[in-house]
Amino acid sequence: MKKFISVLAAAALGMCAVPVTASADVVPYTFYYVDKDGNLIEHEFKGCDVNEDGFTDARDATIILQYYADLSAAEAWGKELIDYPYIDNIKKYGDLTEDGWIDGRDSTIILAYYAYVSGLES
Ligand SMILES: [Ca+2]
Repeated sequence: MKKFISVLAAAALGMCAVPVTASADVVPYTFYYVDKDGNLIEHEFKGCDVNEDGFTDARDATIILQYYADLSAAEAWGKELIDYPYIDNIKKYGDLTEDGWIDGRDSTIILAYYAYVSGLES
């Protein structure tokens, strides 16, 4: 029972990693979003392993969302983010919707992909 609870706690924290790498072995997954003009856009998910742990999972989604929050705060204060963790990978992989912004929409797509792949594993 204790082990079961630990697994649930790990899952709740997004620590259950799915064996999927950034761009090489991504499970085929198509996502959709509505652009600023109201058009429904179809995209093929290419992976987003920003922390380079070999998995595209909730940790990557969290990094993207934290980056968006920190960037927004920095801009509000007229500051720049300096030496931000994973910044090269965030800029390289983070704009999943290809709309020029790395934000909560991108993070949500990563979570949706992770949920989809996790469902395949169970
Ligand atoms: Ca990762």
